[in-house]
Amino acid sequence: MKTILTYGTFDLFHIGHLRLLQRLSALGDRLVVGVSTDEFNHLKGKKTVVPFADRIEIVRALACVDLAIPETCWEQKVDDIRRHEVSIFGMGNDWAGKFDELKAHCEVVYLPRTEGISSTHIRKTLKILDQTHVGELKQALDLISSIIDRFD
Ligand code: C2G
Repeated sequence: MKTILTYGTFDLFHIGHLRLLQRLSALGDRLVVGVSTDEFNHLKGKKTVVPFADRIEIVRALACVDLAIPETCWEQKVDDIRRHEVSIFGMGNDWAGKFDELKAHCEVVYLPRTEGISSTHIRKTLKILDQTHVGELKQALDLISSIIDRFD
């Protein structure tokens, strides 16, 4: 049994997350995914839109995921590798080299990220669309249509 282990926040779950989990799953027989809790993300200085309970439920529901566990701290990885008898630890290459110390316990791989999509980018786009901005847009549109009216 070849077990693969990875971790992530998986906020605003998107195709980049899915492709990474599918590619990691294809490296072995069983995929274990650590999903960062809201408290741990706070420690990481990361704000999420989707709460932990929903993010882990989404990850758990994926066909390529065999087990999803909470990620509560940076230090739990070695314990998780031992507990789940992990053969391969994998992350996207935005983490390249960051977990090499785990090579003492299992194989470590960094896979290419999916370009052009990120939760940060989605959050920025949503921010543009939030209510205050919609209000400004409405005002601008009213102004434009009043100008157009003058030409009628
Ligand atoms: N990812 C990807 N392609 C993207 C975006 C993300 O392949 N376009 C990968 C990342 O490289 C990562 C995984 O998806 O391996 C999850 O990404 P995040 O949710 O951003 O995870 P992060 O907050 O970086 O948490 O202990 C490690 C941390 O928990 C990692």
